[in-house]
Amino acid sequence: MEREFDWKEDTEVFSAIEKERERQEDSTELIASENYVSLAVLKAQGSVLTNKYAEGYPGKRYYGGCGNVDTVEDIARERVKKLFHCRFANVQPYSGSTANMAAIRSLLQPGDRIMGMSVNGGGHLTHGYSLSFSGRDYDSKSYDVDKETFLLDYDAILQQARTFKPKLIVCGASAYSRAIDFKAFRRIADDVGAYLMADIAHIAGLVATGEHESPIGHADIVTSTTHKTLRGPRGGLIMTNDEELAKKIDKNVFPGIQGGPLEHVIAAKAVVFKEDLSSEYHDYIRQVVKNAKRMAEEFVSMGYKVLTGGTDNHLFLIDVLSSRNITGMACQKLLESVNITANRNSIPFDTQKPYVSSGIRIGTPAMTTRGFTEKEFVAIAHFIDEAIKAKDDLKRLDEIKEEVTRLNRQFPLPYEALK
Ligand code: DSN
Repeated sequence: MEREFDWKEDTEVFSAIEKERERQEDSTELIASENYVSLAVLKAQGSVLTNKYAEGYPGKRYYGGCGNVDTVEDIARERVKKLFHCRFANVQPYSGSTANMAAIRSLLQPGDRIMGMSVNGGGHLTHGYSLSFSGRDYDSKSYDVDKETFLLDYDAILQQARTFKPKLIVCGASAYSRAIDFKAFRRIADDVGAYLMADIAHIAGLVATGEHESPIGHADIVTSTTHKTLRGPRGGLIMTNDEELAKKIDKNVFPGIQGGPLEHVIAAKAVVFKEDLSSEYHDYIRQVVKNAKRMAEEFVSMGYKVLTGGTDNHLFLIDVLSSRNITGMACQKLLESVNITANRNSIPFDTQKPYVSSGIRIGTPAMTTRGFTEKEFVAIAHFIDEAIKAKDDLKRLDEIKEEVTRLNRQFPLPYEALK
């Protein structure tokens, strides 16, 4: 290199990054699948490990010079095993979706039957949705929540499984606020002779700390992301207790669907798994759940239709269309205008198209990382209500935005050192 590249010269990209940092600082982040990583996680992900190719697994790579990344990947795998009390772990999946793809391919042949939760009911695209690989390569039928209670109805799922006879049942959700009974899913899978896969992408932090029942020991394969409640880098993870399945999973990740692993991301995963083993992290997860319960309660007391009436975990859904005659899409835009970020979400049996939707999904992991307690979440619930009431009053919306921003700035991001 003739001279060291000065990153400040690339103003197009770095000014957008700086603006994003400011947006994150000024906004109340309520997207249930987002969080703020520690400086240590950022440092590992932004390290020289991004330069390294390492196809294969520790001790069996297809490139030279892999000693250090072997050390890192071994540490990541050992920490996962300790965190989730499982026997085998693969930390290479680039995302939750590729983790699910590799896991499903380890259990099914193309055309086999798969039964997962519907997307409208709260499931994920990769659990058998018609436009996803999981609904295209396999014969898929979704189960739903109960029409009245919006809860998983294990008897109905059993009856459906007896009729459909899937080879794989997938449990786990992206938008379900109640505890999932993994033992009940195991009984259903056993009844129809199916494999069981649990995708704990959302609740992984609760599972790791014992604040939600663990599917390890009940599901044949457990998948997760590492960036949601676990508070790590964006990425995926696969776990099992079955040695033969573990070998199949490794082959299906590499060379099955991925090439070179992202060792810088794996290093960041290793760092966060250590953080997640700490008692501070356990306290954090307890506070995440307390905050979600309290905020949901506040919405109920203001007359909002909170699905299932509350939450057992880190998120809940509000049917804003029937509560306040505003679509999910309009509500999301309105909230963004007052520096509150949430995402619109289909609700079970939604009458609106997914792009519009009737609901918004609210999660507490990110703002709890910044130090919000029940008090601040209650204040934000009222700002949301006031914004909806004042939706055509631009002056009032500006005032709400100022108040929200002032509150957020009292809880800075943990990145002072980067400024
Ligand atoms: N789409 C993600 C979420 O926001 O929940 C799940 O992959």
